[in-house]
Amino acid sequence: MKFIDEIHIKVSSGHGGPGAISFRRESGTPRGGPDGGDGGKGGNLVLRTSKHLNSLVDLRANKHYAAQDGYPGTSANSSGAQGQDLVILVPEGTLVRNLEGEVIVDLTNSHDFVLLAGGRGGKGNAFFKTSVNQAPEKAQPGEDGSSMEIKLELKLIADVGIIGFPNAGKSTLISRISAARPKIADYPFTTLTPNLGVVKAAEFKSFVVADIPGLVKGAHEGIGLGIQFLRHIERTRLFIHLIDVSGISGRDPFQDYLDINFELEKYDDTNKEKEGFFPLAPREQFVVLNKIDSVQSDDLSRLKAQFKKKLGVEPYLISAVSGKNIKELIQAISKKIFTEDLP
Ligand SMILES: Nc1nc2c(ncn2[C@@H]2O[C@H](COP(=O)(O)OP(=O)(O)OP(=O)(O)O)[C@@H](O)[C@H]2O)c(=O)[nH]1
Ligand SMILES: [Mg+2]
Repeated sequence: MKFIDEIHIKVSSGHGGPGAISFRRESGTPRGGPDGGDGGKGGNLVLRTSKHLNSLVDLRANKHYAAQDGYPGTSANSSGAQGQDLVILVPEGTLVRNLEGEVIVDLTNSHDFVLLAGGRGGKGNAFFKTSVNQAPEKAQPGEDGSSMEIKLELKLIADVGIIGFPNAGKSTLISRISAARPKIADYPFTTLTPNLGVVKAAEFKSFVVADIPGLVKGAHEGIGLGIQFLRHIERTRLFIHLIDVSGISGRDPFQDYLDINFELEKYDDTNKEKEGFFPLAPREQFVVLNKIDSVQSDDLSRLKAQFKKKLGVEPYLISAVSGKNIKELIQAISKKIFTEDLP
């Protein structure tokens, strides 16, 4: 199914139903009093998060979503029925903005959010009866509902984001540590949309990892798939920065590391003015050299030393394919997530 993480729609709440103008007509009561009932309230426009959705694709079906209008009041003091609420289901992590880009609500936890309340029903003429006006001929119209245009923007919710060049082995890693089964192949841009996987580090200790499409040098200028998918790791606590050291790419692994970080900075520059933005470049990274099964031990020692010298800490060395050192990596991440205070 197509993955959609941005959509622009119009939403409306229902108008209130009008009050009725009516007079009692019963045999034996020639001039009955006013008995026009009130109109019903218009339906609310409600946004509700659902754990079962991970894309905004379903909302492409319509451009305009409107709750039902309230029903008119009727005679015999009967109030009109309320209009039905319209409940729009969205994935957790959906940010709602107005057209000026201001955040109206960030739907990160499951709850209902009444975005637009329905209009009140109008009073029927029975309401306007007074000692001096026993037969009022007036009733109120219902109050109008309201409308607005909104932009929905999905930012997936995960604890850890995997970043790296295409082919670095991001999808291989997530498939090894979780039940996620994204496509894996030896060509770049195999992954076209984000994948989430739940990693069980210990009993009652799980965290969510996001595998996103690969980044390349110049991604911020639209090269490759661009930097648009970085929004899905904005809410993460830390990154696994995965680097291919097999040499197959022909690039220098340390330069890859610098290039990806440069793209993160560019992404931050582009988005820093946006309300609700969390910059990526300052986030903690676990620097992980992958495909160590395909490197000579001397070369690996040299790479390890190079990273250590420049970063001040040792990189993790793994093979996503053979599973080497993966358990240790998961334990280190889990320790970070579960024992250290959130920033
Ligand atoms: N030798 C070796 N190959 C690996 C390892 N991890 C991944 N690969 C291979 O590298 C290729 C790319 O792996 P993917 O997991 O698809 O890479 P990716 O980072 O998700 O790539 P994109 O989705 O294109 O960004 C595949 O052929 C994998 O089998 C590893 O530890 N050792
Ligand atoms: Mg992939």
